[in-house]
Amino acid sequence: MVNVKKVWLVCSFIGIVLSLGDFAYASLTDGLVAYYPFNGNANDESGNGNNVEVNEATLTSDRFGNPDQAYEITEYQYLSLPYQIVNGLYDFSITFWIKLNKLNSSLNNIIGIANDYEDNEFNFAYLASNDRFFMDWKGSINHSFGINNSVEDMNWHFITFSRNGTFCTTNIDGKRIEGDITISSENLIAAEKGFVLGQDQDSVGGGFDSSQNLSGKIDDIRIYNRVLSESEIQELYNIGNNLPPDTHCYTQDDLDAVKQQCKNDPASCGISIYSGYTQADIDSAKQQAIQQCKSDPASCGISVGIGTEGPVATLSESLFIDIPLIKYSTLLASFDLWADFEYYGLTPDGLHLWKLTDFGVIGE
Ligand SMILES: [Ca+2]
Ligand SMILES: [Ca+2]
Ligand SMILES: [Ca+2]
Repeated sequence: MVNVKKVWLVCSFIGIVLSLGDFAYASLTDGLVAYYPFNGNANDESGNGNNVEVNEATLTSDRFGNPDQAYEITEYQYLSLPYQIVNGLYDFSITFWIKLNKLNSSLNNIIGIANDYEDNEFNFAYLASNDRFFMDWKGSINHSFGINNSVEDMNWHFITFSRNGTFCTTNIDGKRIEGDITISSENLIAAEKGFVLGQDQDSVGGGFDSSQNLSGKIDDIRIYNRVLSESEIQELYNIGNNLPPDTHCYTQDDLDAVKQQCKNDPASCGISIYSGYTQADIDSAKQQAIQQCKSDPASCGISVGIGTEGPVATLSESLFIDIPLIKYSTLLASFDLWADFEYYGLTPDGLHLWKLTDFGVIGE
């Protein structure tokens, strides 16, 4: 049987997620070995005293337009970080915001770590010719992450690189890039002066090539001596966008939990049941409703906004998912939907964009 429901899903959902959020927020300082917000200087604000040595790079405006709140790197400029931060690390995560100014013919190297016997101990770069992020590990250069050219729009993007044992992953704007890389089970080795941002080293602390440098802006760098979870990455992305602390409630895991809860116990989602139609009527209408909504999301009240692939639902900032009911004139019946969303960030006018990736009827 069917029901009348609209926003109950959201009401249950908020309670669940706020508690998750508090937990996740507290852990973001765990394992944080260096943090560079670049508030007019290159100091480490993690409390570990790992200040950056600036080599010709200049303070510049950040992604909000605030002056002297990020660093710009061009030609042979670079940032030199204390090598002890990464020397001997096994698992680690590095997050930062970046804005490319130009696509170099060779590559845009972002992170470079070298030691006395290997100048490409670890590199992390963007390779415009292949539309890929790219990494070197222990001198092996045949690693590249799945195709992703989002950084070529020359806007700010939030990038995360994580080494988790023998697996390496990259996220952009909180979303995982396809194509994990498998590496050897060895610790990272950095020599003194061998940890730089903005250049590829061909000798420790030098051997730079102006077709392999960063050519862009970098900000809010965080280095962890552990692997960040997907939800922590999403949370750092939200914080970096000045989103409300609880905005991260719309992670996929959270939505899955609510969806499951509604399926297990529809009453907990406020679903009420009434009679009046045969089961055959209901089944038929459900199928029509699903088909109609999938082929034409606007017909079931989902507003479509800017999107790179598929429909995008525009939701308010008040943590409110409003999927209007599907209505059938022949039956005058309505159905409850669950929905999966993927977060796409802010529009220029401040709307949060979510892509509707899947949906179904609650209880099925
Ligand atoms: Ca900053
Ligand atoms: Ca080189
Ligand atoms: Ca090199």
